[in-house]
Amino acid sequence: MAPKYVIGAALPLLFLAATAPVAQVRQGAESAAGAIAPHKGEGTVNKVDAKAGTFNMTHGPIPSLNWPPMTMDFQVKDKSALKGIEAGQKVEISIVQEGEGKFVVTEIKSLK
Ligand SMILES: [Cu+2]
Repeated sequence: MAPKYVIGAALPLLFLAATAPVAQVRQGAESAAGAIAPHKGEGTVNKVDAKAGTFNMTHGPIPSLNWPPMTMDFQVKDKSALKGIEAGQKVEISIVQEGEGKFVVTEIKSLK
């Protein structure tokens, strides 16, 4: 009788152990140094609002976030990241997740 209960209790624990790393990957890839590496995306800037610290861009797929190509608005973490960035520019952006469904851009690199 007893062994049956032991097996039954162990199964949910194994399930938790197997799913935990998946949840962690969704937060961002962890680098060897232990810091959370930002997600990288490339695309074309459509519009910049330096005052609001936002910009709109059409980006390609971002596999690490499971995002398809799309046109969307982004908020920058620090407005200085928008310095020298203008509509029509091809850029590579670094994105970090700051909460449930909240993504901010920490760096915008011009691609030429
Ligand atoms: Cu997007």
